[in-house]
Amino acid sequence: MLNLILFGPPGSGKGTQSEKLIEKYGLIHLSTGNLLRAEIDSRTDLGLAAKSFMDKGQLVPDEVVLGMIACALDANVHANGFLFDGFPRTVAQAIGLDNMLQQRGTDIALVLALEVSEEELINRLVNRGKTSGRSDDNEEIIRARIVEYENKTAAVARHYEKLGKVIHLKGEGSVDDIFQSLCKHINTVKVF
Ligand code: B4P
Repeated sequence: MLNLILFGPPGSGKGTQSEKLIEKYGLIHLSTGNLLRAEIDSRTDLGLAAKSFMDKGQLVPDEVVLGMIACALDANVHANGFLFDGFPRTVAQAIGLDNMLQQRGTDIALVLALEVSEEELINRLVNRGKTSGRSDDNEEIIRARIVEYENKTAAVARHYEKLGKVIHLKGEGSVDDIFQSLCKHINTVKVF
């Protein structure tokens, strides 16, 4: 199994690169942002609860997100591997994920961390907000999301750095150049 985490602040291009990576490597895409938005669209209790956090730019509680991931892992027992996009976002989520994978006899191969300046992040998400219809893509909420990232999510990279699993990559430039750079590192761990 090839399990990868695509890591980075909001707007760093995780969703964009994930689409290309799952196609190339045949992985199951697990985006907690997408899973939560699907719950909101279906008006489930979970979605309604999550929306109140997301609309403020805050993280959804760990137990909610970990529950969704556990279900997704169980629904895909024969997968070649998983690409975790936007998850884990707290150290508690990271420890939860490590335990879930260990119970299933596998682990994280690599954490690919995209680095983008704050100015560029805000520009990208404000631009996306013009067409995305996403209530969290406006400047005030984007800034709150970046603060939440710095306070709670940046520590996830340090958790995996201690395990020697993190690669830091420039997330600015063309989408294709960033993709090639990601592939170069993934190919060093992928068993062909
Ligand atoms: P997410 O849905 O995960 O999304 P994101 O952080 O906004 O963006 P991403 O990095 O994927 O950027 P994208 O490729 O789209 O999170 C939304 C919310 O859900 C969170 O704030 C939180 O409330 C909640 N949530 C999700 N997961 C959670 C968890 N695990 N725990 C708790 N809460 C959770 O790119 C952004 C824009 O940049 C796009 O317009 C794209 O076209 C553009 N772009 C991409 N690459 C580019 C490039 N190279 N150059 C120029 N533009 C580029």
